[in-house]
Amino acid sequence: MPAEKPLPTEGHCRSCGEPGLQTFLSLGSTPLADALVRPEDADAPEAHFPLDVAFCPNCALVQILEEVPAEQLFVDNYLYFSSFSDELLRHSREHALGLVEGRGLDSGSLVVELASNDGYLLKNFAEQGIPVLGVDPAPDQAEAANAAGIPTLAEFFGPELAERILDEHGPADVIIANNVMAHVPDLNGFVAGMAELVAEDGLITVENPYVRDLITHCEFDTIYHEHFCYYSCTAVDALVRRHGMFLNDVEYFPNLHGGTLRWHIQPFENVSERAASMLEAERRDGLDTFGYYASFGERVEEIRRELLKLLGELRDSGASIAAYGAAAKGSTLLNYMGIGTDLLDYVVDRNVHKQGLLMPGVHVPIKDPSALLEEQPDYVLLLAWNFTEEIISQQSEYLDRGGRFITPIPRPEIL
Ligand code: DWN
Repeated sequence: MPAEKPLPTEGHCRSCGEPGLQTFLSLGSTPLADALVRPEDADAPEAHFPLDVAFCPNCALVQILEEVPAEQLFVDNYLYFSSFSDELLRHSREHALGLVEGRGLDSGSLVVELASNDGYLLKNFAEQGIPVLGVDPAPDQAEAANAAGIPTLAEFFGPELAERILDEHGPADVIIANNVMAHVPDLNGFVAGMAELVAEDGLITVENPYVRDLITHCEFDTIYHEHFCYYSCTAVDALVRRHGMFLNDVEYFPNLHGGTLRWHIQPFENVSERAASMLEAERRDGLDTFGYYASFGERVEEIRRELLKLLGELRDSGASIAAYGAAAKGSTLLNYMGIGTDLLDYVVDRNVHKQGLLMPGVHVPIKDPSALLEEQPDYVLLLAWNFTEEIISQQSEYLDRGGRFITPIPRPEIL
């Protein structure tokens, strides 16, 4: 339901703690986006939670109001493995090699990664003899990392664990936190832990999708219960200054996860021109005001109408439709739009841990991507639209045979 004007909301801001959050979007009550369902459990009840998004007028942080226990989100059968995307692996390797050179890292350094998953990024440091330590509460991912020789603690990060790491390993020259600072219920505890662990001359790099791209490209499906927060530079700047740190630089990756920022945070102030101009641009464009977000809900509704119309017409014409990417964002999109096996025959995904399971809520079955050539559906809906290029480059044979891809955002379109 779109919000024409701020809807006063219960609850306090996850960052500054102030009341007065202003809701601007409700995606209804949805299942957990990564809680894929075993076929034998298809008739069992699935936990659903409200998915409402609000803006904090005090520190500009965009956030969801519901708080699902982190153990339920990231420990109980969490299936996301970072190594199933070549693009992400390339991006991560470039980041690591850049840090090794730029920071002069060597065997006397320490690199700590928070949400290190299966060791996909830290391995780039370890192969150069640079001491690393991973932290990730997801047991299977932590086990995979340890098995690959990347020492990893299967724990949630916060001040207590920071203290233990500091005692056992000393301060971190580099802390990397990619796609995790949006995922932590205790945001201030997480940042306080990083402030405690980072060396006095150290660097913290935090990567998360950029809320400006979420709004500009209508990436509403990137909203799900794992993502507690959606960041602007303004909100990150306020957050880290509260912990005695400074947003000293910002890098922008327009094609990663629909638009990602890499914030460079340090325990001393040395703000780059690039960071200052990003902050100024946000003030100029109003990202620190409710008005910037107020009409977002109406645009989401429009996409819903257009996509259901397009898929319905294709289905009514006798076309077969599948989907690509059993992604968390795909779960939000399918459940918010009510798209199930009435419109989609199946979803394909390279992640072997997801194959054979059902999408949360709508229970569309998940298969290996080879099904696209075996069954040659007329259309494939790109649920993992953030990897469109990588996916299309793999599926040239499907396209050569006349198959067509559909992207759902920023507007539903047959490619
Ligand atoms: O923050 C998060 C983002 C960064 O990644 C996590 N909370 C969870 C996850 O969200 P997601 O599941 O929407 O992310 P992806 O990486 O966009 O999901 C892509 C899906 O597509 C994965 O299941 C892997 C799969 N895939 C594939 O089957 N073939 C991906 C590529 C690139 C491919 O070629």
